[in-house]
Amino acid sequence: TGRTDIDARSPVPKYYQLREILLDLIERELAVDAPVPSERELAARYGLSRMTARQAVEHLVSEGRLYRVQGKGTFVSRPKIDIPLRLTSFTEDMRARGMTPGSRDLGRRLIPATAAVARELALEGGAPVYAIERLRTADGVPMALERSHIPAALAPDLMERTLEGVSLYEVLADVYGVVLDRGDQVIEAGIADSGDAGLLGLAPGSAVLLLQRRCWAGTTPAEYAVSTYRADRYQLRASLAMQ
Ligand code: 16G
Repeated sequence: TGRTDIDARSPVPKYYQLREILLDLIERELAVDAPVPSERELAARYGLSRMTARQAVEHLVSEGRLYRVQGKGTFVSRPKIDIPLRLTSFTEDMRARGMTPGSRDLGRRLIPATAAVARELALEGGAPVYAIERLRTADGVPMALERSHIPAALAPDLMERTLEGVSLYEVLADVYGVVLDRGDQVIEAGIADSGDAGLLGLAPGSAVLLLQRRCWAGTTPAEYAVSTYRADRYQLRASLAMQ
């Protein structure tokens, strides 16, 4: 059973105790999008000042557990999608969570590799690469923007194939025999510009996760991708072991 009252003698700050009570309520009783009691109600119910109640609610809002709607109140957020950091495709990640993956083709071009892309893919500068831009959806909801670069030599007629609603990794493996088996990934915090925010259904300036991934098929560099994931919908999980 969860905590139901504030312990005035506890060394744990009162706002933090209230935060835990609210978390418990969110997990056990409140549905997604359900309203939480107002700060005034919380203060009265738990014998706290409005300031303390606000501090607890602020914390949960900044952690993404609650969201505010101007003039309406504070509500329970949808839990984030928890992605283990492995060399999986978006399609596999979503299916593993019981969601239907989708993909909208935002543009595909055959271009000479820029210096930066050539470096990431260990190509000669100017070597032909496909630049593929896709909006990824889960159950129809925009989740991520993926901008992949693939050496053209690996997948000769990729430009003629549709990637609408298709797994790029499946196409690489099934059509071209390019099976990715190794990669590295850099994760950074970012802010969505107005273009990306519009595509992702976010307010401009919203927080995003920027993931840069390089993958190899054996010893051949096969993909360099920069993905922009909605930070309000995603969390990334790594398992750790002593080295
Ligand atoms: C992942 C990869 C992306 C890759 C895509 C293939 C990250 C950050 N990105 O989302 O680089 O292109 O999977 O997914 O993990 P697909 O096979 O479903 O098209």
